[in-house]
Amino acid sequence: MFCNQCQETLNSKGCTKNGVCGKKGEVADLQDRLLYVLKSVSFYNLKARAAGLNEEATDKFVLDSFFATLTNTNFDRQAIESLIKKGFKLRDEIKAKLPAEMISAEKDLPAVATVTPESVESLDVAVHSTQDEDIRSLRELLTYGLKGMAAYTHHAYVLGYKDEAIFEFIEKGLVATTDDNIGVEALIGLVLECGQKGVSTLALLDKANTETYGNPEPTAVNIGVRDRPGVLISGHDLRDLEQLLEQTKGTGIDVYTHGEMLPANSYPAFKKYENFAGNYGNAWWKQNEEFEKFNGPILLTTNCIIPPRDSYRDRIYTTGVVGFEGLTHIYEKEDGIKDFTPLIEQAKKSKPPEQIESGTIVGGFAHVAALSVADKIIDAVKTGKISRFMVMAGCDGRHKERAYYTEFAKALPKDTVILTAGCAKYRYNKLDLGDIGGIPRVIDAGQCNDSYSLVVIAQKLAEAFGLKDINDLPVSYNIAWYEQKAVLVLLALLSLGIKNITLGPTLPACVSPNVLKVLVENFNIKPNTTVEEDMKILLNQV
Ligand code: SF4
Ligand code: SF3
Repeated sequence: MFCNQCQETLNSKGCTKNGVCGKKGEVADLQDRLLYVLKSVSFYNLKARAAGLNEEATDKFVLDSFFATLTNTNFDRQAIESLIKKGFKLRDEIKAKLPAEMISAEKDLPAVATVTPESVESLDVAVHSTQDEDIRSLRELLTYGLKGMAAYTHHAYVLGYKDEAIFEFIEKGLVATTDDNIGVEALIGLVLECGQKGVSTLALLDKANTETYGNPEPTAVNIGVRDRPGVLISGHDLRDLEQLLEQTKGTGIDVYTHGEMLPANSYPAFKKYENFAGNYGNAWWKQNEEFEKFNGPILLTTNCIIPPRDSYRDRIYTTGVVGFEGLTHIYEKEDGIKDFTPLIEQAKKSKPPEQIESGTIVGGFAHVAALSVADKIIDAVKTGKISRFMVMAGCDGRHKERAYYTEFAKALPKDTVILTAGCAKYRYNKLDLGDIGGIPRVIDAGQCNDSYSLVVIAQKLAEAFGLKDINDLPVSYNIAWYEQKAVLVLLALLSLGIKNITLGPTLPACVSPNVLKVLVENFNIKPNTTVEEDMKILLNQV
């Protein structure tokens, strides 16, 4: 195996035996093969699209399978094997439908078009096997951005929102990573286009979430516990939460969120459930300890799952694209419903959660809520009460170096406001940072995809201040990344022309020195260093 897709990759180079995340070498190799099969499917599906023969089931398959290869999503060997099998079958069906003139003679086809279930096992299909360092780097960066795009597109898709241009770009990007005629310049173009399409993807998901569940409202979220048994739900899939709340209503079972599901507490559609009890615990990497104490069943709807301890393994359920060998998986039925009865029945026999924290934290400042107090914010900036906004969005992770983000938040001057989204917030959202004239010093827009809200807020502020360039705002970016959704968010920020981003805790391992040079020359990206150094730089921008 070789995997370097996340920030915690071994020695900031690559995992080669088993993943730091717990992914087995065998599963990593299968995921590489699955990715290659998706490229083969995409090769033919782009032709099917051109001929008007594309079917939605293919889009769905590509999204779901691609998502399954994202960090901390699917560790299940059999599930990946079955996707590989399905992929080949689908590829052959698409191929069979195409008019003969659209398919070259077998000898003229590239390897990705002719790969078979037998040959894929012996071919070196890992994107990392590309020889040229810069081509490899760009192919990897594009692949990781596309993984994030597939994941977010999947989230929008389950709510009935789709965009053909995004599906097509994912396929085009996948195929491009196999094409030796696509050189450095063209790959840079594709990486930037991935960012542009990333903005459309985030906008689509924002529309899907807010049109379906309402605009998040500023909400004080309970982080303590009640005295009834509960079900804990983690990941990003709001539709799963909706079904779980519907099915648990009136049963005496409470529902708590974990990790990236926290922002769901601010949606009007969910707040109406009296058994929606609040948020339990922190970011994904603390799940071992926190799941143990929760006492009741836990549903993992998307990333991030980590290998469960025996002590609570029988209480973990996966659904959707998530998989882990030996855990119960809840499948969607024909009618689109997932039956959560096994969790509800187990919850009835469980003890209430053990209290690990108490009090409340405030969330729900997505763009509509934040902009409803725009006048107040603009006034605070004009009168000097707010000197600067610090965007600290992204992911949290288990490495102790991430204490940097807590220290950075603590060290920020009292007239600065943190804008956050994603699970990165858990490094500082329980600190008592106070407020500035009623504006909280941590404005939480929601999940990592709600970084889109932060962009909308920045754009509106730029308009209000009559600035043409978003970089002229008193806004600095200190972004934390871990997995590939964050890679897409980063590319989306770059595509909007946002410069001077500080990125940490380390730069992506796939970035070669020359690719880094391009990023520095065009966007002035820099890796984070120490709290003191970065503070000096970030507070003194423009
Ligand atoms: Fe290593 Fe990250 Fe890949 Fe897991 S996802 S194998 S930790 S690089
Ligand atoms: Fe967190 Fe996994 Fe990235 Fe959605 S839950 S931000 S790491």
